[in-house]
Amino acid sequence: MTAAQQTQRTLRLPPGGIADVSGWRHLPGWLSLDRRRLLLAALRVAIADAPLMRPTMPKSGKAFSVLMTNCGPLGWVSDRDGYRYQATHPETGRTWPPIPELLGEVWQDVASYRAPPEACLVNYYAAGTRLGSHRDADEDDARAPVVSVSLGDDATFHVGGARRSDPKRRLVLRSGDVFVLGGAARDFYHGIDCIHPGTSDLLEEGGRFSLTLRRVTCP
Ligand code: MD3
Ligand code: FE
Repeated sequence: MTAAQQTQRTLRLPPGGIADVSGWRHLPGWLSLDRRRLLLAALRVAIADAPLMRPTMPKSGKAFSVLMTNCGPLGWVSDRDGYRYQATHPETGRTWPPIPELLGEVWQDVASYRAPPEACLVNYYAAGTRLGSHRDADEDDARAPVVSVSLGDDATFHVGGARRSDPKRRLVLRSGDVFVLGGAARDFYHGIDCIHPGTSDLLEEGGRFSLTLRRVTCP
């Protein structure tokens, strides 16, 4: 069976969760409204210290539509010199702020991994922005899962297979949802097709944050 066919073999998890034998799990509404608000408050503090930036593509220098920053000992950055993890914010030169405690708890609860996350990439999607299909391949530790938390407006997300041409499954990620990527699915193509403006009132400015926890180095 190909990875693409495996992607189609879906298991339903109560309550409303969806998982796949290839190694991804969608946990809708994992965070209560209170915890979404607490996490947002912690995120605002982090962004005040490490402002959102607009990354650029390594070769073309083309700007991403998504804004990014990081928390944790390492942060993912992209500019003309390439994609990489580094300990400091490229504009301020300061180390990234700590990963909010609540996110560390989410990792502990869902990651089934023996070491804590090192990087929390914060993506901000304003209305009309998207993230094209790509694979996450800049981490040395490919065994650790990726755990993402969504805050704000709904987003249409796709996950395919290990090849760009593999069939894609589309899901809606909502505020408070957690998405866990492990196993073979860790290498699958994925992206955000669009966000759905006005579907959440968590963010005054509208749009969507995704907070993605990763292990970068092998523990
Ligand atoms: C599926 N972020 O930052 S998070 C990224 O919502 C990224 O901001 C999206 O893709 C976002 O790289 C999706 C969920 C996610 C993360 C890693 C994956 C899904 C994934 C790796 C493989 C397959
Ligand atoms: Fe990604």
